Amino acid sequence: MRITVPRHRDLPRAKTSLKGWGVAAGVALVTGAMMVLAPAADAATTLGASAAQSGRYFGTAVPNSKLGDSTYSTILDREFNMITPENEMKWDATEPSQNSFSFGAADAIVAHATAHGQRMRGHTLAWYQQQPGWVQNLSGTALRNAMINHINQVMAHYKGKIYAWDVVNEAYADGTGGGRRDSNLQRTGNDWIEVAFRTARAADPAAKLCYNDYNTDGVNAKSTGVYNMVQDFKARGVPIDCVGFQSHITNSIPSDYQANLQRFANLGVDVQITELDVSGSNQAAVYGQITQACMNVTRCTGITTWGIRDSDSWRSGENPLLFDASGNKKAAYTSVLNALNAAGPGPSSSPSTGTSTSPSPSPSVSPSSQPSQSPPPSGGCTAAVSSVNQWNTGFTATIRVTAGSAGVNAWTVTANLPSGATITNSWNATPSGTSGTVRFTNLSYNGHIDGGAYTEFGFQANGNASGLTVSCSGS
Ligand code: G2I
Repeated sequence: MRITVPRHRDLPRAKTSLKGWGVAAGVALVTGAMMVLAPAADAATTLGASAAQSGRYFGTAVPNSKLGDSTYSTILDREFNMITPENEMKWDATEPSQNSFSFGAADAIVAHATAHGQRMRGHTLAWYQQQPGWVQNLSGTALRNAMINHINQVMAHYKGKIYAWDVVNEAYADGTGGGRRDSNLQRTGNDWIEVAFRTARAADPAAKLCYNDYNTDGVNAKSTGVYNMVQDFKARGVPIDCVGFQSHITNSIPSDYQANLQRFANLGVDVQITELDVSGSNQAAVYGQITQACMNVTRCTGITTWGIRDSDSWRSGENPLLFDASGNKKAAYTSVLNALNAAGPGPSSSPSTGTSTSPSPSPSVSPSSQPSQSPPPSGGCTAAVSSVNQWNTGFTATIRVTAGSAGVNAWTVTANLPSGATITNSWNATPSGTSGTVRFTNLSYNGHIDGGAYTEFGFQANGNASGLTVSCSGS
């Protein structure tokens, strides 16, 4: 009879229980004549197993093209228990022409992960880069609807197979302002991120939904912009479960790296290091500091390096990864492994299975958090202009539709546009015309509003918003 030895990735599951630790300690005692360092008996010898001891994962970015390289896949399957497709789940790869999907390369990575007991981070659904040409040529409502369809279709295809999705990637600007990055997606209206997250929650309620960005690795204007968004989402019930800190590091990390992770965790989201690579002569120490920072934050649930060997890195010539071009472990590897092994208890609620602790699906609307609004009437709906951004030649307006206590299944907002104002695009509603009296009707996904809850839509127009009025009828 053949005895099957459990593969390394099966071990952490046992080790995360106290019983597992007791057994390991017992073995150490029995065989312990030579074992001077008792903890070393428990120390795992791979990144994935070591991270799993504290209920975390250790992952890497994988391009489909490398899976056939046996040196590469040997390291991948020995060390890593989470995989992020490096490019294969991006919009240009999965929907090269509108509503025509191409999942082959990403499916191959998912199949590899499934066969080797690895989980998947999905990367990424809505990003200003790596958009197919047809998306780059869209704007306004057409782009908004394309984004929603993209999220729905891709998440449906991978439903139940993705631990966490980077729903939105890199939406904040660099520099001191702490504001959004300009992009075609941003120009569809400031609510594009929350629409993406609400759509994602409905599409795969079990997946954790993350916002992911770079240069957010310390407390700075950009990370504070993201922080404010997450805080706002939490306050208004917009579904978000995690924030990814890419951590493409040059030479050193900010002294408040850990404090920054912690402040996000304190908002009630998981934090993850999602694209780690480190250049510079102090590489091993910096890798150790970053790993330690994650271990010190209970809700830091895992670390992903952006590639395996230096020769696999997008940062060509900088040798920023844990394995050299031949696949040998570098000093940085040992730093990471030691920090993982020294970790105390972590987020052990879902250590090494696909179980998600995500809340149940949120509806596409959330209760109003604006006490300044008068209570909605029973039945029907009310409409109000919730924000206007005016510039010299045009404006965008966001309209809030609040259901009466009976809720509505469909709504129409009648907007009286000031003379000279002409709508150029809109989102989350269909307009009947472009000027004068324009009726906006709900789309399929936002017609239903629970009693007292609201949804928002918006439009962009030439001209001046002064004098704009809105009213609502619902059924
Ligand atoms: O730029 C580094 C990362 C920053 N955060 C988001 C990540 O998604 C991003 O990953 C990189 C990939 O590592 C690169 O492999 O994203 C790049 C694109 O923005 C990827 O590069 C692209 C090349 O630009 C394309 O020419 C090439 O066709 O990879 C493509 C596939 O090999």
